[in-house]
Amino acid sequence: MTSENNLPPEHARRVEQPHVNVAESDRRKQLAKESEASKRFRTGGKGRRRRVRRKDWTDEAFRGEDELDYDPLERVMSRDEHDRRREVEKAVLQTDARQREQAVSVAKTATGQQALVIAAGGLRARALMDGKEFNCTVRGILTEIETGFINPVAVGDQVMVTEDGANGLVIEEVLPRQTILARPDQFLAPKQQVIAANVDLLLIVSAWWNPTIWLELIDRYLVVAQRTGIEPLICINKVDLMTEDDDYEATVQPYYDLGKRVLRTSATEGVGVDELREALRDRTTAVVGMSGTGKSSLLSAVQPELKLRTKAVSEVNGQGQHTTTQSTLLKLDVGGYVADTPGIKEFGLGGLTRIELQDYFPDILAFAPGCRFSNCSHITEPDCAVQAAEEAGLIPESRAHSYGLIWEELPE
Ligand SMILES: Nc1nc2c(ncn2[C@@H]2O[C@H](COP(=O)(O)OP(=O)(O)OP(=O)(O)O)[C@@H](O)[C@H]2O)c(=O)[nH]1
Ligand SMILES: [Mg+2]
Ligand SMILES: [Zn+2]
Repeated sequence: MTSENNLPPEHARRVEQPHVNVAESDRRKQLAKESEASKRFRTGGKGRRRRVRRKDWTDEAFRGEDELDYDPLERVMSRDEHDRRREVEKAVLQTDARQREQAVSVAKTATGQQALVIAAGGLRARALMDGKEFNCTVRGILTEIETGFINPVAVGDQVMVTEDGANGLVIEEVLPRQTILARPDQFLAPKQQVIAANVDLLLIVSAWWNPTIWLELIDRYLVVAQRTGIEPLICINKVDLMTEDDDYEATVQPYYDLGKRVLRTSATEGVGVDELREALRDRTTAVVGMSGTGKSSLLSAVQPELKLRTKAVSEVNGQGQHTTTQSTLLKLDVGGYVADTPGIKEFGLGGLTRIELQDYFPDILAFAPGCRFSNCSHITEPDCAVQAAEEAGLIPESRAHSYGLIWEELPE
């Protein structure tokens, strides 16, 4: 929280004040204008662009693949279709453990041995049993059980495996999942694809520069973390590229205020690597963040031989898959696992509605009781305590901005 004596964070001063009490159409125009204005380059200390926090500002070279990918059909769907999708999406993303269990568990008919899935693609998987890796197939019946997910088995799954003479090792059952990291399927939405199961740490990697830090993406992943019940850990990498006039502390202050952990790392210089290794110890971590931020480099710094293992394990993947989003679970020497999740760009916001969004922005929600309307969206309404707080510098502008951008994209 910014006190009167403190200047607002440096990054916050770079954007114009928000707009209060303007009609929605004006507000939209204003947002569009801001977005245009934000595309302008700003030259930094060493001739680089200024640090920016909008996806519009992100270096083009790193865009495309990792742009948050919202279903373009979403906007032209009928309300019924919207509702149907939302219901399905909600059902599979229930944070309530019991409902989740019902959604994913299958009848416990199998005996056999328990194993951990470390790679999965279609009906093939690689699993760890008693410290050894085995190739398995997935019992076909598992694909027929309606779970709302297209893949019956994902990395991180605890499964029961039996030995079947002709087929070798066969996964007969998926044990109830504690957490689910999923994304809408590109072709089969509203069905979702499980990216990883039973993850308990979400490592959100952002570069400080190159590509420039993108706070909106961090804020989106924080929403995902809260929705899935997975603890977030923010990692700002490439800090070796910081210039003297870059204000790191001010930029990450909103996350400290939210009680989030933030690591400051440089994979190339070895900064913060020991701390990161400790943070990963005995956890099952999914690493997320846009391409080029240094996720692989960080994992290699934590454990140099990981890269080789990644390659070896990934051979089991991608067979006859229509999607490239496959991940592998890598074992850490310090204990625990990391899920390398290449290509993840959109996940975790499925089924979220506009009015619910503020539940995932505690710094915004705190002011909501003061709003005139109980269903205030804090975007255009009059007498909005949130907008007033934002004007008064009591809500970090980057957070309010992210809220507005995500809100715009969510269904009503
Ligand atoms: N200066 C600097 N460069 C870094 C750092 N970490 C990674 N890089 C470089 O950034 C580039 C991308 O790093 P990767 O580790 O491949 O990034 P990634 O996040 O795994 O990217 P994807 O696999 O495409 O998602 C490489 O050229 C790295 O050498 C760092 O801390 N400082
Ligand atoms: Mg990588
Ligand atoms: Zn309000």
